[in-house]
Amino acid sequence: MAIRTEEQLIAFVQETVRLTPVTDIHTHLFAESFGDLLLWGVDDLLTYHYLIAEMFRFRPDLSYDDFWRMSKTERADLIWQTLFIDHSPYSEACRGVVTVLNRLGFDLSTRDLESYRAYFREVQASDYIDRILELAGVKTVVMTNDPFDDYERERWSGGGSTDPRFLAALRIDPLLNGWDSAYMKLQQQGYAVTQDFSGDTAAEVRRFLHDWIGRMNPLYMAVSLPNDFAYPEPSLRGRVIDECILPVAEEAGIPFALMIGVKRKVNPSLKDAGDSLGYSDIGAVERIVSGHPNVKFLVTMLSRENQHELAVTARKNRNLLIFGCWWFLNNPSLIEEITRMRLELLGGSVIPQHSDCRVLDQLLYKWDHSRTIIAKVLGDKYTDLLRAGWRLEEDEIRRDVEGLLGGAFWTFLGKPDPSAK
Ligand code: REL
Ligand code: ZN
Repeated sequence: MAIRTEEQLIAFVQETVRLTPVTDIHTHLFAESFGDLLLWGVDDLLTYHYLIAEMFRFRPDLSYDDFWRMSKTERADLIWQTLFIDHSPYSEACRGVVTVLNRLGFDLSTRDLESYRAYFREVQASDYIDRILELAGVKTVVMTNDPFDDYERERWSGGGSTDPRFLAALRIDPLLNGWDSAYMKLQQQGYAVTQDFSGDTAAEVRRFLHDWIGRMNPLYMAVSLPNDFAYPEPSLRGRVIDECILPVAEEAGIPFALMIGVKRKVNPSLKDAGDSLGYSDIGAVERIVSGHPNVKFLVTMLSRENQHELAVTARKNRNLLIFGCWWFLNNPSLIEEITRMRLELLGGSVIPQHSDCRVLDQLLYKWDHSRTIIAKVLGDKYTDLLRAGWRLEEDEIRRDVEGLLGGAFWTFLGKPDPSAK
């Protein structure tokens, strides 16, 4: 059916973005079979590392050690009191908790954390997973799977994920960012590697990657990289990329995902909350992507200042798909600015957002908040088209939105969306 008026257009875009199920291409969530690796519930929500960093800003009197000695419940109590009772929770991470509690139907007027906890004591993980995915409109979740983590490796020996809604991504940070300890872990797993990367090391790393690709069936291999990431580089990281990851990505036909711009542990006392960001050299992305046209690259960058040049780089290289407003960019003002710029430069050949959820419940707020902005930006773009005389059909808008919320990802992978009817 044709769209006739701007009012009809805006209402249709909002409704379509709200109802179109999402493929969430990067999260830290796990299927139920991974047991307690999956975080969920109000105490995990409140102890999300984004909120820990925010709480400490209001509590100069509290020592880091005292905080880390507390139980999870005590930490959650403290964060609730500091960020939700003593102050208004309008930062994006705090507002997220409010959105979640509201969407779960809790009475926010009581501000009674104990009564919210009572619900979570009763509910079963499998029912809760169903409820959250349904409420969030998320059909597929891509996990972050670490073969260097002993605990997670055991879960893979037990079969990994049997839930088709949770798909794997092979995360290989230690190979690229910590070879001096990674090589020992590889040795423990039976690979004949050496610390100085001599002999069969490169072949053995490739064998390791192929083995894990066979075990996990990952959609891509992923790494986070520091802001001073350089390519090419006469370093161990450079060799691992050139001699191991790129050839395996090409042979296995899966993308290499680079998440660039992290400064890890600028404040180690904050643990996961102690990472920061820095501006990166887009030249490194240009060179790796254009030098390997037969490898697919998924790239996101953490610094706001890299976003425009990253989008332009994608225009030049069809083997590059840019994704998400990552971490410190996942704030409404920045999501709007970045999404608008990307759609203007790349049309629908982009993944505007991923959730990066660490706690299942966060799917509710990350996608609610992002959907509102994506709909707003798209509404503006279609309005401009309508005013320019372009006739729009509802089916075309549906097609476009499906692309942005997951279709473009599956097309890029060259795989059918497993949840498509
Ligand atoms: O995947 C990553 O490296 C990052 O997204 C995480 O390390 C980070 O802590 C995450 O919670 C950000 O959203
Ligand atoms: Zn992440």
